[in-house]
Parts: sequence; structure tokens; C-alpha cells
Amino acid sequence: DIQGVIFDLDGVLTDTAEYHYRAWQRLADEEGLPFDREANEALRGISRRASLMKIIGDRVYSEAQIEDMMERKNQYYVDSIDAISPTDLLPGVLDFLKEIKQAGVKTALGSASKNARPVIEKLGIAEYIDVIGDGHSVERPKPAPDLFLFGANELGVDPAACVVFEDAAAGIEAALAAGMWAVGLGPVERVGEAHVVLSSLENVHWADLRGKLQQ
Ligand code: B16
Ligand code: MG
Repeated sequence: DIQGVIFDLDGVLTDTAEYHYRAWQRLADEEGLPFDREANEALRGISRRASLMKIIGDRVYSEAQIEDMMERKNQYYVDSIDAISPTDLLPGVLDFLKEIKQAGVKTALGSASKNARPVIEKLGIAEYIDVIGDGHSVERPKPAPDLFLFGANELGVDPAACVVFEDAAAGIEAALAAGMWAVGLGPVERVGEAHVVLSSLENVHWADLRGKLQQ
């Protein structure tokens, strides 16, 4: 039976993607690097460094310049998330969190972001998340299974009894590599490898979903 739920953050509980996008765009403009909303799609769910590598492409920078650019982008991002509030929760999230808590299911966050903790607090959902796995928790980013395995281990739940909610292809891959159930949120073209694909958490009920996953 499923005993643990692991949530990705950006694209699942809230849409910080827009803030990440604006911060990267500002950095790219300052550096004269080509970047736009479409290019930003390829950054969904991937780490800060991997994102910058995609933006700089085959241009050559020193490690010091790379670190400086990552730091600047992060500063723009951190400034912009200051305004996050519970109204930034995606549709259905709060009801779903309440429902699974009621059902006695344990919950973990499995986000690539090093800023996940303050975002969870600003969203007002810290009381619904038992364990935080974030960009500080493990070395290897998604699609490696490490972050989700960290969450399961901290929860004390067998990976096979965990379900991951993800909006990124790399996240679904990571969940499957961890031997967990995967629920994809978004278009089939992106998250079609998941066991169940949903458009959002709106009107999703734990009892139904659990049945769908285990049959
Ligand atoms: P940070 P998730 C990811 O969050 C974002 O989708 C991705 O755009 C970002 O680069 C990554 O976190 C790292 O974030 O720069 O704050 O450490 O989807 O894994 O919750
Ligand atoms: Mg995500």
C-alpha cells in the first residue's frame, strides 16, 4: 500500500517557473546571451548549474564567471520570491495536502531548488510537509533517483510504497529509477512515462488515485 507521497515543488505545488524565467532572462540580457520563453522550457526541473550550461551553450567561461552568473541569477530569483503567498498555490493543492494528511500518508518534498524551504514557508504549507528534500540534500540531480530516495529514507518508507508527483520529464525518470510510482502533471508529451497523467491536482482525490495506481 502507498505510505509516502513525494512532491516536486516548481510546477506541482506552485509555479515558480515564471520567476526562474525572469531571473534567467535578466542575466542573459546582461550577458548578451540569446534566451527567451521557449528556451526556458528546456530548464524545467533541472538544476541551477545545468540551466546555466544550457543557456551558455558552447561559449567558454571560467569557473569564476560561471559562479558569478549563477549567483546573480539566484539573487534576482530570491528577490522575486519574496512576494510569494498562499494564493500562489496551484489549484487543488491545499485540499489534496489536507486529504492525504487526514489519510495518514507521510509527505516529502523532492525539489531541485536550493530555495525550496523559504518557498514552502511563504506558501503556508510547511505543516503538511514532513520532510524537505531540496537542492542541498543530495549530490546528483534528477534524473538520478537520489533525491527521491533521500525523501523515502527520511520518511522511513520503502521506495516501492512511495508515489512522486512531478511536472518534468527528468523528474518522472528519477521517480521510476527510484522504483516509485509516478504521477505526471502536465502534457503527455512531457510526462507520459508516468503511471498516471493528470492536468492538475484540482478535484483529485486520494482514494481514487491510489486505486488507479495500484491496479
Ligand atoms: P534553484 P523543482 C527546480 O525546481 C526548477 O524547476 C528549476 O527551474 C530550477 O533551476 C531548479 O529548481 C533549481 O532551483 O536555482 O532555486 O536552486 O521543479 O525541482 O521544484
Ligand atoms: Mg518541477
